[in-house]
Amino acid sequence: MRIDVVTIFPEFFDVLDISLLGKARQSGILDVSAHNLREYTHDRHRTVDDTPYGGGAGMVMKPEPWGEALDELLGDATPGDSAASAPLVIFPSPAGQVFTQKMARELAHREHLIFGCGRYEGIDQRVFDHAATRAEVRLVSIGDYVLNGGEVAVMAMIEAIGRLIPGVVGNPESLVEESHEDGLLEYPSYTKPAEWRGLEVPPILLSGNHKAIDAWRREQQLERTRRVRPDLLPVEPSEE
Ligand code: 6GU
Repeated sequence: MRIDVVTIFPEFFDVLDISLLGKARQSGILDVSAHNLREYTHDRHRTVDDTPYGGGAGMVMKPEPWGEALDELLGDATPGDSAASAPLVIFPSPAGQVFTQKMARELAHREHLIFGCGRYEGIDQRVFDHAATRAEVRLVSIGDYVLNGGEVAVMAMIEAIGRLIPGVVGNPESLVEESHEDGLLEYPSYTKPAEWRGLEVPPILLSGNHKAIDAWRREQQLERTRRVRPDLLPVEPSEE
């Protein structure tokens, strides 16, 4: 998978060289490049923002550098290219559709993702409108809170998507039994010693009875999800 990120802070993405995703990059499974938006400016100050038409607080990112950056990264793509190889342009934005495990699974099948990180009060609307004439464009949020820019959100999305690409996580089974994969939160895990600081591992896990262990883990998942994230559960029919 190829991932291009356009940002005024390309250094943010240096951390992708370490850990699991770093290995995937070295082996060629994942090809991530961060591009400096200022490289697409032509003035002495490498200006990427200006005051908003209509007034108001803050600055808006100018369309011209974005247009040049996307022209270069999109090449001759057209929105009719609906194959997995057609680039998908994602703008991180608190005004976007919420990123979920389901969306991560879908995006892991794409061959080329382009992330456009906005800063300041946002990007001139015409950048989205123009990009949409060349490629599929989505605004995506990572949750209901506000970040100063899209970089940290894109990092989270790259990690969630990258680990689903075959070969990135060593044991694919470890992807199955985790929070959100089956719609529930994960069950609690324990390792040796069997007793630590007076706290015991639930005896059922030492029983060797795998059917009973599976049932216990399922019950733990349900109990935890009901307590912490009841919104994830299907609505129970009310008793009347
Ligand atoms: Cl994707 N961007 C920004 N700037 N803030 C956010 C976000 C994204 N998702 C939640 N808050």
